Amino acid sequence: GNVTSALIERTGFEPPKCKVFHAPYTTLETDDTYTFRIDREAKTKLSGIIGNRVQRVVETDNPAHRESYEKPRKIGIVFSGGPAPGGHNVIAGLFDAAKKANPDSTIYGFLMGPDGIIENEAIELTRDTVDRYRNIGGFSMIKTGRTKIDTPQKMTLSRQTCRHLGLNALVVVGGDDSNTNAAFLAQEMLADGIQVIGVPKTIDGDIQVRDDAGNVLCAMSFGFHSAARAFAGAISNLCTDGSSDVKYWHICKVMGRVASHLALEVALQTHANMTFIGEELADYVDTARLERAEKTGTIDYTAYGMTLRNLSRVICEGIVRRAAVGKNYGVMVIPEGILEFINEIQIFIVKLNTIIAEYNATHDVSFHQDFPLLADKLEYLRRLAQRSRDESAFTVWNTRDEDLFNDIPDFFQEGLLMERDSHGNFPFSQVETEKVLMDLVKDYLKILQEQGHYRIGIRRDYFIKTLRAGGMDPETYGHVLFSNWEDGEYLLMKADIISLKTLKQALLKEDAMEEGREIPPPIQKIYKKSVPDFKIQTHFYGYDGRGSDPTYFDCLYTYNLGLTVFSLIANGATGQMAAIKNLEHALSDWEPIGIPIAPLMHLEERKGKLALVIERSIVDLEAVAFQAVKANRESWLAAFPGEDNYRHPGPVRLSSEIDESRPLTLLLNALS
Ligand code: FBP
Repeated sequence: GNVTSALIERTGFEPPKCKVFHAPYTTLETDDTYTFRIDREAKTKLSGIIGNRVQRVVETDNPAHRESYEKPRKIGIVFSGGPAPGGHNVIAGLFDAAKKANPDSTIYGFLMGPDGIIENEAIELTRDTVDRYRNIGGFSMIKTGRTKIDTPQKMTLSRQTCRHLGLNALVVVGGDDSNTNAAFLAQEMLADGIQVIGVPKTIDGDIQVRDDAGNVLCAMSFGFHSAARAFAGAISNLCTDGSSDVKYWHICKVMGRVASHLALEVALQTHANMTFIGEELADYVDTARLERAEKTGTIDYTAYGMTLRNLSRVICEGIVRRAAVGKNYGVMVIPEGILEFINEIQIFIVKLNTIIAEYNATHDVSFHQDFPLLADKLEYLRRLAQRSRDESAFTVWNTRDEDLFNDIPDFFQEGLLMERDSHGNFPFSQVETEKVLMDLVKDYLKILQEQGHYRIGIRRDYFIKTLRAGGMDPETYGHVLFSNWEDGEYLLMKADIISLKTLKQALLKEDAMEEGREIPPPIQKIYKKSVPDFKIQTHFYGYDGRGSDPTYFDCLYTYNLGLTVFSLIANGATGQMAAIKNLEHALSDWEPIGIPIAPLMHLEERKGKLALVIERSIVDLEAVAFQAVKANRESWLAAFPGEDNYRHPGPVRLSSEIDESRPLTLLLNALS
């Protein structure tokens, strides 16, 4: 059968609850310590919920609350966007709390994401169904989808569905976009008395909420820890494999559409040799360029932000340095959204977003339907550039863009022109980011190899063995080789790894070599071994992590989020997002709260247009987690003879203590 012991252990696990949920019922207390800067647009568009404040879920024994708390309810729940481990526990928590308050309450699950609301596709969730998915990853119970309820028509249909089912409340489990949706739905359904509650979900970890004073309200979305641990587990195994057969560089692209939180957590979990953080690249300033510009009294904007070419050189430097100590292998982590932070590429993305959005707004047929082939799309762009030249008008796409774009390989052009999702997001997962980068790396490595900079250092024991096997006395030979070298005498005997660059220079100094005398066969052999063969294996860690089973932390977090959702509903809240404060501390310190969604909204460019959305949080370069990665970079690169510094996070277990099993970024950033 398909029942495994892991499944039995998981479905039978009862996540411990926050203290407040042991009380028979709860109430809400407004917490005015938190302040938000309200966006003017949000004030107009979300007038009914803009005045919401942070609510703390607290115990009460006031019987006055009991009646409303325990009334029978109909609650609909929907998953929106990419799956994230723990979603099933949000449902389980909500289900348990609702049934405990009143066994006659009904929970409906909308199928296939927001489409289920629009099209009225829902199932009543039974205890049996809920029980089968407790502590199990993915969103398979009711599936998910990426549709956005973004037109008056879709809004009307959604409202009709909720009214038709007689819902008291709708719960939207989703990311920044979906919580944005939740706020609009809350506003729309105020008149119907239907409450809408959001739940912060996304493996990307980019929903983090602070108030204006920087107080943390939601430190992390659920699913982040599980996905990061799944990726880290697999990548740590690659570290072991790589340092065993010592012949590959493993290039690991790690999900995270925009922010590099997942890559950062993977770096802390595995100590992979090189990890790139998109946010840091955007922050990069080419000081040499700036100084040059300053001297000539000019301004050089290109000095700001890392270019793709620069980045490939930084990667090459790491590869070359490891090779010099005999390590022509390693593990590299690249965040999926890295291109978003490369200035030159970001400009293309924004320009193309605008072009596509403008086209769609002014034509009956969409850009991608009208131009299905890359050649057609390129031709359209060419015409735009042509127009900018002929009419010397200011246009989004000009001849300079055209030239730069033509320099990009076809597959990458195609990637940049790919269809955006319903939220206007660029489909980073579909673009072979790592290929773009590694092609540049390979080209540059070839040059470095020709120049003699990319050579594999040879271990001393191998060197000595080879000389001996060829009948040469290593000590004498070593002495001869290095006798001209200032402190190089006997260096050969002392060093663990001999840089072939050094060796070659030494050999060339030997008159015998320069006169064209034949290089002794043992040395030839050593030379041959020093010529690097740069071999890579590329991996993508993304969808697998979204489907992984939740960690102990995420099991507890999500189950308690489900309980929080019910408390918010039972106490009449709407337009709030369920959250838990103090996640970095022990469960006994966790504080369930409701965060008002509308005050979090601001205007942002999406799909080439300005839209009211919740801000995505990106990696804070000042915070401790990033600083820790930065401080350890050199030691994790391990460009020295001897062992690498890999860390093995081990398998995800349900039984682990919470203190050991929390995201390292969460723990470290709490120290910031
Ligand atoms: P959400 O923001 O919806 O949680 O999804 C995040 C994510 O997993 C990203 O990391 C990734 O870029 C994207 O989904 C992939 O989307 P799709 O499922 O459409 O391929």
